[in-house]
Amino acid sequence: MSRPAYRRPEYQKINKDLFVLTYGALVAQLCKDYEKDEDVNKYLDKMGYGIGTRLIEDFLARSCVRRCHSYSEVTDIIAQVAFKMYLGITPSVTCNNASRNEFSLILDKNPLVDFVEELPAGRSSLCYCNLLCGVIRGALEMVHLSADVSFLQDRLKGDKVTEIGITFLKKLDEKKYRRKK
Ligand code: MYR
Repeated sequence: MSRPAYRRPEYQKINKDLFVLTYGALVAQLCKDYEKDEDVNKYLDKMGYGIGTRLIEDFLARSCVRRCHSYSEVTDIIAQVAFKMYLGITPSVTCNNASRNEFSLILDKNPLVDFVEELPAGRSSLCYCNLLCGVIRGALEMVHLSADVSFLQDRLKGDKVTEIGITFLKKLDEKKYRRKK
């Protein structure tokens, strides 16, 4: 009897819709658990941070990206490699200041809100996808880059685009920089 072809990559894929619906259920549950939007936002960020601190190993191993030498390079890697790898989208990047430590990721599409038309009633300050900010913050911290990450605009709030702001807080410090190549 012939054995079925070995299709390991297929097994490794998680169904996108299931993931997106599970995320929606998580946010819905948090909205039940916490009265204030700020508390839900904080929880999502914290949870994302934990994910980011773990995800970075997988990301560095699978992407084989080299060490970056500027914040601009790091942001491009996040947009073009990490978002593509984990969410299947490539946000555009803008630099927002002359010191070149403030950037925005502009998301034309956001798979995490595929089934969401609007924010739940009475939840106008909810940052529905705040988990993503925590993931980015956590991942960056693991390569010794401290950053503030937050939603600056959100289509779910009626904005024209969805925009994640990344502000790098410290200068890249070669001595402390963990990665050798
Ligand atoms: C370096 O060590 O210089 C490279 C730094 C690369 C940082 C990559 C951060 C990945 C963030 C993952 C975000 C995933 C969001 C879906």
